Amino acid sequence: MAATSDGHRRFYVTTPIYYVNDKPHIGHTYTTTAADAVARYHRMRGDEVLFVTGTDEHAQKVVRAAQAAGLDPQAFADRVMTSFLDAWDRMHISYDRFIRTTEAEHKQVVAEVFRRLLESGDIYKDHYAGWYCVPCETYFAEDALNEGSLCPDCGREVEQLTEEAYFFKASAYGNELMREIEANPERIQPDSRRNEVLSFIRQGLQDTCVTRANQGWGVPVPGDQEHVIYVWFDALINYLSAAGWSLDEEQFARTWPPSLQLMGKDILTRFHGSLWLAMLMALGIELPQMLFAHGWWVTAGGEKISKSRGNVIDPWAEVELLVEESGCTTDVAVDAVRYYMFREVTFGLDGAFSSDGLLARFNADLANDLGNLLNRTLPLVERFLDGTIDQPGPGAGELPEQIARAVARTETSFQTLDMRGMLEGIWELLAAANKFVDERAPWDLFKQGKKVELLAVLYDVVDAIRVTALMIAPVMPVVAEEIWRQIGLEAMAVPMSWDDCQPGKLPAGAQVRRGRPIFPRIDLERVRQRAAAKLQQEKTEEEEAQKMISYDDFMKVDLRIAKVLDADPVEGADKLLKLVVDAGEEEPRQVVAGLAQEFSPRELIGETVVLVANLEPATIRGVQSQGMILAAGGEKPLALIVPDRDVEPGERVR
Ligand code: ME8
Repeated sequence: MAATSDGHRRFYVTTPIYYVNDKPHIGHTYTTTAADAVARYHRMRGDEVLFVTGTDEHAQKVVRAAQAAGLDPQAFADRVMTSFLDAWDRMHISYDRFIRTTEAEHKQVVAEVFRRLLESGDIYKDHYAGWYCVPCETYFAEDALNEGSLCPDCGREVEQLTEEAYFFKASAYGNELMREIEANPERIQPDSRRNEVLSFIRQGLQDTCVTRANQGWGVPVPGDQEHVIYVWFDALINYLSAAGWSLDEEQFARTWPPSLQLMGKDILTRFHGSLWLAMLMALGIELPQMLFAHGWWVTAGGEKISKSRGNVIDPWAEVELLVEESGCTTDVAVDAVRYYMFREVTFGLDGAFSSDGLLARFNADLANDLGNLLNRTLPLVERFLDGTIDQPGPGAGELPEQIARAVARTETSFQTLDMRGMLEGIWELLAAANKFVDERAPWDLFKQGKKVELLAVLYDVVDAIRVTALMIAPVMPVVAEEIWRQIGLEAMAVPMSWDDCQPGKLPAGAQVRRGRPIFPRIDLERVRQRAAAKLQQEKTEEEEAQKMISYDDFMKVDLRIAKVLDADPVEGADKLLKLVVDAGEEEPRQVVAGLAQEFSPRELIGETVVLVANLEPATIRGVQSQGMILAAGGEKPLALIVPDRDVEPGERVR
């Protein structure tokens, strides 16, 4: 953390900036929520925080998606970025700066970086011939490709490109970078990821192509409008722009270097851990204090969750599920999803996201451990002490020690980003507090007239609840505030400050106010029954669909060979293509097919396919469709059905 001459501690935390190609999924939400929790923690400690997130808008895939949506790229980016703003707002993300790479100031900074590196000889002009994966926006060496010229990251076909281009001399910085990382292990965390970065650099950093032919989208190379700056080079510079580099030197000096840069493991080795750090070295700028790469959310089958694989988990759907099943408020459900992400999996490792797991944790950890402590303690204070702990008790047992332990663990966990360990520590305190209530039985103390002891016991429990609220606030800000309200500290205008994370600081006179339960229990049995019923219904529908038909019925289907003459996206529908096909008739016909996400129009033109020729015509998204193209695959088309040798259009298929 940058300590400055005025004695303030500053904390600059970043997330990657996300591609504006869709709304955020669970992976984006994970990185952003982690950054949010860290930012909130530092704000509570009184540090001056700059938390930056944003959108990466100059990707070629933005141009393609915009075309498919019938918009120009900027209008498309404007539209999609609002879905990020909206999602972050709903997920309680407290960013200080939302940066877009299409902002004029950022573009100015990118051009300035380029200009300086050109001047210093760190960028030079040459030719590039290579394999490029459009969805990943990345070039790959031939030997890195999967069999069949497929992208090693996403498995799609890559394209060969040869062009005049500018290169960044990353090769000049490999050795220095390696020494720097080895000397400062905290610069790249966790350790296993740092080792991956080091072995990548050890193989020799290659000079990186940092421009593309200018097709009207991107930051133009200063003085050479033929080229635009490569989207990754452009995007990484956002961290400098947000800190004011070359724009506001005073702000930059106060802010730089980043205390923590968070990201998923897929964008550490090639981009942040090598390219980004080498760029900074070339510019003579201090390196970030810590890059931390977290793991992936994977499906139960171990596959990474991502838009290009079509298996995304929408965090908002999970929030809605919780609201529906438990009846908690939407804000509480958001906090519960935040909690689940950090409690379920060690930050840094991969983990499987499951809605069942989320519901189970909601009941066990939130409704039972935390909710229960609150719901049983506050009525005791109301009944036995008229709702007020009017003077601090002396500390009646082991709880103060437990509190101090949980606080210490939380503080170290925020330094090492052991989010799971932190929550485990807090939950140990909750377990101890629940046990303490059982063992010290305030109801018996009341009956026995042991007033001093009763006050001391309840003081310690409410004090444990108070510190718990403070410690969970970075992860569950709304829940923390609600607990604060229920234990009467909001009404006393006591600020939620980390300095008060010590036992014995519950102020005298707090008036507890029991509210409705924050975490109403979920009837998991009912959830299971409904899931089973749904499964059964799907099975019945499938069986229904698979019922035998007669030979005559089948012969009613007129299947014909057809040749695709033309293909275009259907405006406003990202799954549909409008095909013009020759089915051996007088006139070609037009067919709407749901193939857009798996096939580009170019791939389809000239293809020989099978057409259901006697399907009733229909209008789909305002476009006339006369027939259907056959493809293998259930929910999404996996392969077209094509004849294995030349057949004339119009030939019958049976
Ligand atoms: O990479 N589990 O943007 P992006 C966990 N624009 N994290 C995941 C994930 C998953 N299944 N899927 C994605 C970009 N992520 C660039 C960044 S920064 C200068 C430019 C995380 O929209 C991923 O690891 O593809 C990364 O942190 C972020 O989402 C990538 O989002």
